[in-house]
Amino acid sequence: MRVTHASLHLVRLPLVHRFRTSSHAKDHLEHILVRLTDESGAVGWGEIASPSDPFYSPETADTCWLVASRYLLPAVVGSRWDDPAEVAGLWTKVRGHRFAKAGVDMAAWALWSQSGGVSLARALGGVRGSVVAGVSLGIEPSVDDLLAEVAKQVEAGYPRVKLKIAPGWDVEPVRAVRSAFPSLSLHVDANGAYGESSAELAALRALDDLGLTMIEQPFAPRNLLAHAALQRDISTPVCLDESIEVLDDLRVAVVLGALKVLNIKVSRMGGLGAAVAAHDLAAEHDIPVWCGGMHEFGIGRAANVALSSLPGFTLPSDVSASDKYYERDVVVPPITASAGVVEVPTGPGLGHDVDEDFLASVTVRSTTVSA
Ligand code: OSB
Ligand code: MG
Repeated sequence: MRVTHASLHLVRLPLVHRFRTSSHAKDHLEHILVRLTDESGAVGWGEIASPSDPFYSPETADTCWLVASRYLLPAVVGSRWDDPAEVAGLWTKVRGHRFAKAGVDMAAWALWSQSGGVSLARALGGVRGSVVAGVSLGIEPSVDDLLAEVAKQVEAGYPRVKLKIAPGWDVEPVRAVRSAFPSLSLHVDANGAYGESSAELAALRALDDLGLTMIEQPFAPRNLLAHAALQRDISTPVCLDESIEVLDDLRVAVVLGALKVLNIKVSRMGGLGAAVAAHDLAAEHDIPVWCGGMHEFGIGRAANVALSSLPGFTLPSDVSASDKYYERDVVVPPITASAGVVEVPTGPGLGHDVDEDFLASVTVRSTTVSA
């Protein structure tokens, strides 16, 4: 197929509930949607889910806009390819900038699967008809607020809850949630906020007694040695998120014993092809994986659902329904979950249409590249 047009759309959606992590708080999000058109007029959408600020990764929505408009779209427009796995080969000279690449790669997969009449899940090698969704809860103003938020999500049917933690907001709130919900599948995510002081290590060790399914990314992304040392010390599995950006990171982390579980994010790995490769490599090492989220709008969320249908995704993924974050999503129908289970669409492409009228009303700016 030949890509004839590409455009970027910076889209702003308000969040239904303020989300705070160890690094920042958010009331709305701005993601960049990528639209590719081929010579037959078929359309594929992707999502660049970079946060606006460089606190999760070095990328920002502004750097993504720059790199996508200046390097990635010009490489894709006019290109011919038979398989979306080839698209990443169009920009091999561009180092890093994986969030930006992921959105364009996703649009290519969506375009290809849509015009081939197959679901994105099937195109990626998915095998499951439905996937189990977990929710990710931010740091709340108080333990009571957190307990109320957990109760709300458990009532909504989500079978797994992940709690954001940071030094000073860890053992006490997590213990309170564990006492109130003794059999809930629970895990914590520090987004790299912990150092190796004895007090911070003691807090992480205390979490080992709370029956957590994993402790996600306690230390800084490059500090694989600290993760390996902690994993030797505790029986709760250590999960890596920010540390794993390329397959070689995973190879080294496995040799060091720095993880027992892998969070695969399409954005962090640089696209769906790279995410599938991470899934395959983890499977070779018997490492269970789940799909992490970046509060995606419906396009990225649909791609996450499709990816989560691959066989190695044996743990619940962060693919909660659109309404967990957004009152109105950019796709119709929105992503829905019933008793914490999301059906994997079987129709062509993403399996969701983009609501172009609504999209226009929430678009901050756009740019187009034509052949
Ligand atoms: O570490 O998983 C994370 C959101 C922004 C930055 C980092 C993370 C997250 C989430 C989002 O936890 C979870 C979701 O999309 O449901
Ligand atoms: Mg994480």
